[in-house]
Amino acid sequence: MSLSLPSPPTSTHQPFSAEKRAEIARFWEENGYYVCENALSLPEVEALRAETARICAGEAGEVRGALPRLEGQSDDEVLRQYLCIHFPHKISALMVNALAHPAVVDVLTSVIGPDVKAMQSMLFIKAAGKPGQAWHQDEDYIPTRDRSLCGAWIALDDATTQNGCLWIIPGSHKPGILWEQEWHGDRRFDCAMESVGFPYSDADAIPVEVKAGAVVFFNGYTLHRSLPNRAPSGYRRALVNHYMSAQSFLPWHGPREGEKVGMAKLDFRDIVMVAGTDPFAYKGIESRAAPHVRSAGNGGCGNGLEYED
Ligand SMILES: O=C(O)CCC(=O)C(=O)O
Repeated sequence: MSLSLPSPPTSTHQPFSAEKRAEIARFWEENGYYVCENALSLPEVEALRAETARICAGEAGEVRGALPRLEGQSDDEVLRQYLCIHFPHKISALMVNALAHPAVVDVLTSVIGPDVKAMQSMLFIKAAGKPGQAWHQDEDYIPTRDRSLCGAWIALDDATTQNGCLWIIPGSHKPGILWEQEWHGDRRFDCAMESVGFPYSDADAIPVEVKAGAVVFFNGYTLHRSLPNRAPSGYRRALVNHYMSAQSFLPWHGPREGEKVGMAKLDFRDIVMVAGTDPFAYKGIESRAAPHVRSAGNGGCGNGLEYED
């Protein structure tokens, strides 16, 4: 990782008052999401956009599945190839910095508690024509033991219904059930499975249209999806970081080969603390995740999953 880059623009975030924090917590409890407008300034957004191009061009470090920049290839041509890069924070100091953005941390500590750790980042580029993600709950993919998972979706472009903004079903976190998942076979969506059998319909969903610099927070049990980017050109970039309470273990991956550990002790320790203290600091930090390209499904999904057309 190169650490010789210019330091990121300073955040202009003013810490929230106790009243504001209580209001955020109440809204979160009721709705399972929260939108923080103007969390990042334009210079901060622009720095993240520039870093997105650097990461996609392979200039920040190795990204599994990414193609090297061809001679004469523009940033736009590079960016248009990708739907999403997972774990950009593993190769970018700026992305690490964004994990602990003061406005993001202010909301996280209002809804999760004082001790918060990050374990995942995803950098959606979602150029025009790229698919969305079918209905899902993030705890299906990142299972916390205490149900404290929270996504922070940082808009790097204005997100609209046309370019594939998030859709959320407010209050859908409340049953605390992880619904069954099925393969959708639908070209509007990428290769991830679709949650089914829940007692809501598409009519219960709201589009979360936000300006660049806003952050959409959503609970790990909240049903959400996004539709394809149907704009004629451009991107719908978003940096999505995931967090949970540092007081809980994260049984995300099985034991390493040859490692003997009981189910109760499984704990993914490739984390970044963003607030408070880590009660399990004595276990140390490990490096397990590596940046890679997420499949947009154009060449098929593999694993026997086929689109219906
Ligand atoms: O940004 C998107 O289009 C989808 C993001 C999403 O569903 C997620 O981060 O869980």
